[in-house]
Amino acid sequence: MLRRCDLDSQAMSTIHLNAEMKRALRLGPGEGDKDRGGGGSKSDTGTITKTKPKTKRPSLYRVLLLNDDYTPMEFVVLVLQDVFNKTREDAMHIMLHVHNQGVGECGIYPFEVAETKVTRVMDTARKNQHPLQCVMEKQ
Ligand code: TYC
Repeated sequence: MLRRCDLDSQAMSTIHLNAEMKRALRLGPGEGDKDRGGGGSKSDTGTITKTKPKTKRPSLYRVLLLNDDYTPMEFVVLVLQDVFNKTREDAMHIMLHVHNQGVGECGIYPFEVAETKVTRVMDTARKNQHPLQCVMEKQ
């Protein structure tokens, strides 16, 4: 069903309206007529531009932490708080999940956000000489 609120926007396509369609849209006789000075025509048909949002949702990526035997638990918790904006409580929960299960999710993000977070984790782990590994996978 075509509603008035469907008619705003940017990407344009053209549809032709007859009197019945205009009534359904609550348009006046001239409204929706392109280049006709608003006067309407005998057959009361016209043209209206309808806009369809041409947006695509970005693909999402899961960012995962991997367990190892050497990275201190406190370091992992601080990384989760700092890079993934987790509360201390959530960070502890995720760290313990990774410690026990071998892998755990830190968050789900568009590609470039996920990539930046992986890089931040890997850089801070390397600088502190911990073997902590962080990866991303398409959801
Ligand atoms: N297994 C580590 C230890 O016992 C802790 C740890 C947790 C390391 C999560 C990495 O992603 C990780 N010190």
